Amino acid sequence: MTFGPGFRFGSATAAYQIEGAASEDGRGPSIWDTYSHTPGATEYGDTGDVACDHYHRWREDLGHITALGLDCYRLSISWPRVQPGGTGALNEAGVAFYRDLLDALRAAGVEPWVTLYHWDLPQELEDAGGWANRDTALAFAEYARLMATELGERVHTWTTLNEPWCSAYLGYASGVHAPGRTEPVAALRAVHHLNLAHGLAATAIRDVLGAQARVSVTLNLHALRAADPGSAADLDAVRQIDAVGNRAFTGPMLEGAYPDDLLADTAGLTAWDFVLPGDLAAIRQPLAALGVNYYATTMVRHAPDGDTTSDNSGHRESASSPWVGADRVAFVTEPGPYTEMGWNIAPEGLTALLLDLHGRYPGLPLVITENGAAFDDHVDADGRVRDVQRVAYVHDHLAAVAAAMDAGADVRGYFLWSLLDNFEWAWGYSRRFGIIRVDFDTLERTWKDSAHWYARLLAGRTLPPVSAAGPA
Ligand code: IFM
Repeated sequence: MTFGPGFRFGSATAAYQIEGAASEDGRGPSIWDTYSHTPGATEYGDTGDVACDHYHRWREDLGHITALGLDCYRLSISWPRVQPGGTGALNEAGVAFYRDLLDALRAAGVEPWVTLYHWDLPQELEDAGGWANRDTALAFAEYARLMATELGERVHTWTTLNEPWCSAYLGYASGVHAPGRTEPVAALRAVHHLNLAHGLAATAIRDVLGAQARVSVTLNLHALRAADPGSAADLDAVRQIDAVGNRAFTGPMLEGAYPDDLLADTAGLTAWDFVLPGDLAAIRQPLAALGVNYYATTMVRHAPDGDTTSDNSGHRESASSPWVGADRVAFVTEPGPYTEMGWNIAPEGLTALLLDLHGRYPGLPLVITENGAAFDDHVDADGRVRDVQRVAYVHDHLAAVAAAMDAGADVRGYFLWSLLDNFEWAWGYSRRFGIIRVDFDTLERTWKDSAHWYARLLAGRTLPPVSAAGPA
């Protein structure tokens, strides 16, 4: 299985998950600093204070990126590092950090793909209402304009938001992510203000850099399945979750409207009067590519007795419901195998998702901006991490991407999540997604077998067998 020279292979990270240096060189606090320091919020009370210390070790990490042979590297900018309160003057030391990193990536022949928002909202903006407040969208557009001005041509592709579903619903409805609020209406307001932030930021970037600037957004679209595909009630459960989880974003961003069924399902909560005239036109902007993050599928069923307790409540994300407006919908445990997150391994779901998107939005290039897996890695006596399960996961998902491309989907690239073991949000450091192991005591980096395998893939552009994992 061979990938053409135009297909881009990369790896992805996010600022709060790897940088550390949380209060250095003028960085302001973000909602994740506050949340992770709240007792009981994260596993073992872990925080991103130090994380992988990438802020100080980025040159070493760049060495790994180039040794792997990555075509591109996806990073995010910490908004509070470059603009500590989210408005007002820039913090020059913070901007210089990203300028240096981007220059070094380009000098090494690696395309930088930059995400402007990967969940670390400046705390000052949250204190003023956060994403439930329209002003946050306006502040984000200004931040985007400033970044385009400061970093400009250094960036290959600008991604406005990473997974706004998580920001809105995990942050404001179920409260398992920062800022930890459990206010359903605020979550829907956040959905709209994130959509608006995306559209305004895209326009701001193009105002500075010209219409040819490559702008994208990354969505974690839910690959939904009905427990009983022959049941109309189960199919309606799929429709509801698709509306609130997927089409709440693709509707305005790609079609210029919120879906009628979403508005109807949530009518008891809000009249959506926070959508102001002109907003929908502002949100729908041309995209160079749609970023797709994919890990697992999601199975739902109708819950006739109203008992919507999820069968898969074993993992944190479904501990309390982020599914605002959904009525009598329960989540069903998918068949295994599972990763360490408890997520089912289903590469065929990725093929189906890509083909569905291609069918609905022909002409829109797709890029896998995240795919990968957490497993309980062990360092063997000889120092090797034989993470064969991760290699198999990536192998099978790349085969699934190739299958979608063979069937006509226009997929341009793949970013493996993640370059390094890192701070996995509410799970702290207990879940390892990296192809490079980080010892969180010494901060030493060690290539896992998956890193050797990925380097082999990049060198040959042909999918190596899973058995070819490990050092040469
Ligand atoms: O670590 C996260 C990332 O920040 C966003 N997408 C999912 C990953 C794994 O949970």
